[in-house]
Amino acid sequence: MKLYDYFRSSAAYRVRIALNLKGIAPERAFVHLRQGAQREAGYLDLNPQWLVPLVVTDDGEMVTQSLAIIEWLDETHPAPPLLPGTPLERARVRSLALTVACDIHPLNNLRVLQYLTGPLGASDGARDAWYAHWCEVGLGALETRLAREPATGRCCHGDAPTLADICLVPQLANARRVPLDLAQFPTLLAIEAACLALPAFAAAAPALQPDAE
Ligand SMILES: N[C@@H](CCC(=O)N[C@@H](CS)C(=O)NCC(=O)O)C(=O)O
Repeated sequence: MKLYDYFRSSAAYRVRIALNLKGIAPERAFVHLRQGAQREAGYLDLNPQWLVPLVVTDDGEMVTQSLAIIEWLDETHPAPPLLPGTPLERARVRSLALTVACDIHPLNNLRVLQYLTGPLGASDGARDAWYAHWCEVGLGALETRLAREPATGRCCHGDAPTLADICLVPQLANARRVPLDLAQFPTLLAIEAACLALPAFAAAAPALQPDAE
């Protein structure tokens, strides 16, 4: 298996956590997003969406989209499970994960930020305000839910990590790049601390990756 990765990509960070939880160490290729390597012919041929992560399976099949990769991993390597046992529980975990993956992260993606400061002429301050605003709105909703829903445990769903934690922890790392007071999210910070105490999460951190700068 081969993972196309970039240390600062939070979507790739999700996949790194899932791989670590499953005890899988794939071959790695690093796509330097800040230098635009995702738009170069070699990578574009693999993923016309010019995004990481991308996984090439042992059979040479390509899988894009971090949540699709993680669910594929979970189906092919069931232990430990990344989704809970009942349909309703799985819906809760996916709903938490998708709040990050669909409603927060895409608004903060590199190419969106570059479009704001490039063609739309926004200042760096306006770009950071955009980033912080959408993090605050999305993380605020997650804080409200996780603080009041009884299914929350040390992790987003009970005491074992699931897809929801795999999305939350990288998003909090992203949120620290802009001026945003994360103390307003005590439940999220407690879950993050519990997850980062696990080796699978700790080892996936951006600063520990071979391409970290
Ligand atoms: N929905 C995609 C999002 C992937 C994504 O946005 N990747 C970012 C890094 S976190 C990327 O490759 N950005 C390149 C760019 O914006 O040019 C997924 O979950 O895999």
